[in-house]
Parts: sequence; structure tokens; C-alpha cells
Amino acid sequence: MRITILSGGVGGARFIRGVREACRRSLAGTSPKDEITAIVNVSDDMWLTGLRIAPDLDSIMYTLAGESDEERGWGRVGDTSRVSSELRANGVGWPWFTLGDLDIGTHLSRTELLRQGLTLTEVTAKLTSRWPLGVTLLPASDDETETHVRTDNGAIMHFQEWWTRHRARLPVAEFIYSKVEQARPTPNVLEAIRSSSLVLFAPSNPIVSIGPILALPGIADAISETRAPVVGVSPIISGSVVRGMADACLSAVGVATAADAVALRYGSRSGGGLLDAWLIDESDAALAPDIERAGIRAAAVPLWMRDLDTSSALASAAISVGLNS
Ligand code: FO1
Repeated sequence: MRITILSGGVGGARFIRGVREACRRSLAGTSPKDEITAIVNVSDDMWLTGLRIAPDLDSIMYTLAGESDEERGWGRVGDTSRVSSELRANGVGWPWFTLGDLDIGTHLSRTELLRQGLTLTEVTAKLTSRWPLGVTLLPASDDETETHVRTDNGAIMHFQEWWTRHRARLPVAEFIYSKVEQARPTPNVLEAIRSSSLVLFAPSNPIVSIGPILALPGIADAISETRAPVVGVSPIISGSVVRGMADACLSAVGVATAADAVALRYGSRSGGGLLDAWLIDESDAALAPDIERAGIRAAAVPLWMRDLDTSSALASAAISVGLNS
């Protein structure tokens, strides 16, 4: 069975790890080897001190490799930041954006391979080949796109500055998916969506993680046309974000921070939208009827991913909802 997951960074990484674990555990059965593909947001990416940084690809790679700093939620476990201190001392780069020394190894490698002419897809295949991830990571596009934030007072900045420097505290007038019209999803991405038996939306930020993927020309159509059931997992539990800044993003686009509001924003496939089913937390079970009325099947299951068991159980629930859609 081929499963394709649309994903952003940290929450998505844990969910993908859960899907991998669920497939490993079900392999105890007779199903042939599952193929898991993650379509990863690249609009958090940026150039910094001459290096191409790809936070969501790196968060997922490190998490699946068992190399991620689980406390911080990004970067490599046990990393140091001696080079970053030097950059600060020289007044170069962003003092509020720490690049770990091992992490810089990843950015230097990515930058060199891009300079040699490899696509980001080829670079990602090479960087991830170091570990037996069990998941294929596909950048949503090989073209550079960036999410920018226009604040209420008219400043425009890269999403990363808004998030890491200002901690998402600056009120947002608009999220701009810069250069997305000129960008294209890679052929591998469209093929993965079309040939999968199941498409999953990870519990990632709908505005700055899943949104930029769906904004790439052709991806939303591929999802609405695929034979595969499309199942999403709510990033909101009991009206709060699980982690990150989805609430600040949702309010900026006039969407309530609620599990049903996010589902309705994606829309039902039967109504020209994207979802066949939507997983909500048991604490949000009361929202199921209005999700169902919108033409999206709702399943209330435990959504908190505390460890591998809970992530695997959530993934199993999403897979079984999908296969029974
Ligand atoms: N997040 C922070 O809040 N502060 C940082 O200094 C920081 C550095 C950083 C370096 C590499 C990387 O891949 C991610 C990093 N992040 C940092 C997290 C990053 O902002 C998030 O992973 C996503 O881009 C937001 O979803």
C-alpha cells in the first residue's frame, strides 16, 4: 500500500514517524511492504549567511533518523552552536536564529549540492540516504517559494523572522505565498498523489505548512482528483494548537482555532474541496455532526502524540478511517 502524507515540520514529523511505526507493526501481518512518501513544505525555506536552510525537510529527516532535538523541536540532538556564536560576534546572519554546528553541516551539504546543479529533490534524496528512514521525503517543489508575513503596520518579512524573532506576536494582515504562482510541484509529488492508496494531511499548520503546498499550481486539483481517500488530522485540540503558532495564523485569515473550522476550510471533496474524512480529538467529539454535515466524515480519536505508541495509534486510526472511507 502506498501512503502519501502532506506535512510541515515538527507536528508533521511526529505523525510521519507514527505512520512508519503503524506500517511496521501491521507488517507483522501479511500486507506487502508499504511505501510511505512525505510531501514536505518548502516555503519556510530561506537563504541565510549563504546557506540554503530547509527547516521542515530537516525536522522530518532528523526525526525519522532519531537525530532530532525532541525538546527544542528543531535541529540535531546534542548539537553545539559555536559557529553561530562566531556569526553573532561578526554581526553576520540573524542573531535570533541559531544554526547548530551539525545542522550547518546539513545546510553546507545542501548548498554545495544545489550549486553542483542538483534539484532540491535530488539533494534531499542524497541527504536522507545516510539513514534508513523508511520514508521518501519529497520537497513539494524544486522551485524557491517563501511564505512572507505582512504585519498590521505594513512591514513585510520572511515567515521565519516573524516566527523566530517576533514569536508570532506581531499581528498579521496577510500571509503571502511569495513566488508560488511561478513555482511548480515536482513530477514525483504529483505522481505520489495520483498513485497512492491513501493521502493524509498531517496535523501541521494549515496556513504556513499545508497551505503553501496546496497553493502550488496543480496540487489541489491532483488531490481532489485522486482515487485515494483523503484523510486529515486536526492540528487543533479543544480549541488550542497542539504546538507552534497555528492560532495566530488562523485568526489572521479569519478562521476560528477549532477542529471543525480547519476541516471546513479544507472543504469536503464531495463539495469541491479536499477532504473525505477528518480526525478530531475525543474532547472535540461534539464537533463531529457539523463536520459530517459539511460532507466530511469525522472520527473522534486520541490526537495527542506523546510517544511512539500514541503516534502509531493515531496513524493507525487515520489509515483505517481512510481505508473504510
Ligand atoms: N526556531 C526558533 O524558534 N528559533 C531558532 O533559532 C530556530 C533555528 C532553526 C534552525 C534550523 C531549523 O531547521 C529550524 C530552526 N527553527 C528555529 C525552527 C523553525 O523556525 C521551525 O522549524 C519551522 O520553520 C516553523 O514551522
